[in-house]
Amino acid sequence: MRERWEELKEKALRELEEARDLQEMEEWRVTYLGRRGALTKILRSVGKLPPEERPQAGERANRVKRELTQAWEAKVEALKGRAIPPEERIDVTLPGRKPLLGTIHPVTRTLWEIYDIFAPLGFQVVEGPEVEWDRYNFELLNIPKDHPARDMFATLYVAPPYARSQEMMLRTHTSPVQIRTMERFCPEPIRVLIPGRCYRYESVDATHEWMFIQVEGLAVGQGITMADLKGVLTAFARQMFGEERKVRFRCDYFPFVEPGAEMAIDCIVCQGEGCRVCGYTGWLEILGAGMVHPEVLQNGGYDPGSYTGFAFGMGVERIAMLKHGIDDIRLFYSNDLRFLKQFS
Ligand code: FA5
Repeated sequence: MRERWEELKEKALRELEEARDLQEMEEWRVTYLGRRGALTKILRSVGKLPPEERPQAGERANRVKRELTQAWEAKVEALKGRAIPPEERIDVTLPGRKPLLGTIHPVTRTLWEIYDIFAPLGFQVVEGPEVEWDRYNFELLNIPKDHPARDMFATLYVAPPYARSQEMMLRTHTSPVQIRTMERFCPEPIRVLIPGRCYRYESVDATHEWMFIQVEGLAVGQGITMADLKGVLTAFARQMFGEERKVRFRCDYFPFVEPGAEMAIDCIVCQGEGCRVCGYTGWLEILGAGMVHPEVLQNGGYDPGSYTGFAFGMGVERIAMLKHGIDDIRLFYSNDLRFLKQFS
């Protein structure tokens, strides 16, 4: 008799464990604890036992019934707590929602391409601050306060209440980092690329933004000549825009280089024939460059008697526009996904 109780209890608990919802719990209750359930039947049979066995058997039967009832109640509570209202139920058969993946911005992509071209030539990337002192943005680059070259850079000044003078500004180009890099590396030779945001107080149009990205190049060492500048920049232009590209260097003026030059490539749209994109000249200007001015070398700590160097600066948006045939710079910063998705 005793074994029967234990067996029944074990079996009942095992099945209770397997019940997954309230419906199955009810079926279990009817099977074991119901009026015609297994337990009730055995309880009834206690009466048929010899009188001396009845008290003990009755007590055991009641204990098992209590235990099973408690186990059932506990599980019903647990299942109720987990019950999810129909409107919150998840339909696992529905197709999943695709996460919206971002892509690399075309300007960043172009910048990375530029790094990839210059890295094998030994150029490492360094950065500098976007909020800059007049000293670095202008003075140490050979542009003193009253110099007309300041007109080339429509400047956004940062004037905190305590600074009456216009000493601090949003940098107008990445060239100030030339000085910062020379101060840091002197007297070691330098080969660096300097990317970063620049700001100018300009009216925005298809080719001008008030915020844009430049990448500057600077090489300083002994025996560096204009031939190195031309060789490096020609290699860059051909890797970026195609091996068949022609390049043109013409004199240009920047106070921090001497001699100064602008570099152009033959128009990638009309192959130099003349079209709307190149203004019917056959050429597209892509950057400003030159040999680092002796004053500037000195300002950076290098002796211009034994060191020379070259520098260049280009607008990354303009390079990306030429490369991908984009006719309006504003597209880069208007957050239009239809435009940006084309570069994924
Ligand atoms: C400079 O800023 C010089 N610092 C470049 C330089 C460096 C010359 C080292 C010599 C040696 P410039 O003002 O021309 O030069 O600007 C360089 C490039 O930045 C331009 O060719 C153009 O591609 C880009 N740029 C200038 N202004 C804007 C603008 N408002 N919007 C978008 N791109 C611009």
